[in-house]
Amino acid sequence: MKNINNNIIRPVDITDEQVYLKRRHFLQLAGIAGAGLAFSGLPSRAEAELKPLQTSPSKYSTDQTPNSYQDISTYNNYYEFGLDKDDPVRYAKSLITDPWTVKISGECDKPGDYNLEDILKPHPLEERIYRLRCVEAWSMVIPWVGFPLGDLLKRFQPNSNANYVSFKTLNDSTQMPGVRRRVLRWPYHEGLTMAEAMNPLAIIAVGLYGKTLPNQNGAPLRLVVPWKYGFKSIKSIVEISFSKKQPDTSWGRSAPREYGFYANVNPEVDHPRWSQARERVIGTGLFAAKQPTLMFNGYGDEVAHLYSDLNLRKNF
Ligand SMILES: Nc1nc2c(c(=O)[nH]1)N[C@H]1C(S)=C(S)[C@@H](COP(=O)(O)O)O[C@H]1N2
Ligand SMILES: [Mo]
Repeated sequence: MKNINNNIIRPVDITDEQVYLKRRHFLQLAGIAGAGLAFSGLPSRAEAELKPLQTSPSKYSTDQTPNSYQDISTYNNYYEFGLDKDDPVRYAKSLITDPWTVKISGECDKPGDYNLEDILKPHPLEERIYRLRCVEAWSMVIPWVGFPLGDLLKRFQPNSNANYVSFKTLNDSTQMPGVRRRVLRWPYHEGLTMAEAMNPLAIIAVGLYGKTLPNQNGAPLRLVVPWKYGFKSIKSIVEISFSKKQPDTSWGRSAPREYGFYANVNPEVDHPRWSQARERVIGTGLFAAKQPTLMFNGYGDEVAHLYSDLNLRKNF
């Protein structure tokens, strides 16, 4: 039977992200910064607790259309809550993100325990639409809310021995059922060179789609390094430490031949067990063609200079 109501858009058809994109467009036209009320429909109780954030658009955003809120918040890697993509959305509700403390340690003049409010207070929030390329050869586009990592690190006054910065995730088996299984070295830890950390593309994200982060995406604060494979973008950070020597990483310790320290997105250097030349774009359907992966995930203009002296095949 022919549907005579073809042209009528029913409210039930309007997804969160369509409303969001329209509103965002409207706000940009009107010159208003901040896309607070991004959601319609009936969010789950956990989502209802997320708070709207004031943001301004970033010049570093890609012009690609973001994945849906549904994709971004239900297809996750967060091994502290299980190995399957839908484990984080099911189990991360047990993560307690308030109060939250971040310990600053190592080669810097202002170490100490800082509560979340003190960490975030001085930093104006931007919306940055970034491509995320997972090492498992899939990708998404995500409208993060955050601020430059370098602006945060400078406040702790790293000293002349600080060549690297490393990060740790919370490690609490009462909140994170996944850490009882020793699939990785807990706490999840990651690191960057100081030059990488100070690059303006590296951000601390505290939200997505205009609201605070859902737990499964790394609440209350996580790293986002868009030119590297997703595993570098560590979630739910409780410690930041400056060091002279290159730090260990959880993935590097568990499989050193597969997960290097640099982990720059590179279509020419394959993972030992699969190609990195193409990626499946989440949200385009199971039978959609894979898309070619771009060097540095498309961010070469901003970051290629960091690696001019480095053999990227050796330093994968
Ligand atoms: N603490 C922690 N951080 C983590 C992970 C993890 O398992 N634990 N997974 C990483 C991987 S492999 C990816 S691809 C991204 C996924 O981020 P998203 O779920 O917000 O898309 O988070 C990264 N950060
Ligand atoms: Mo990943």
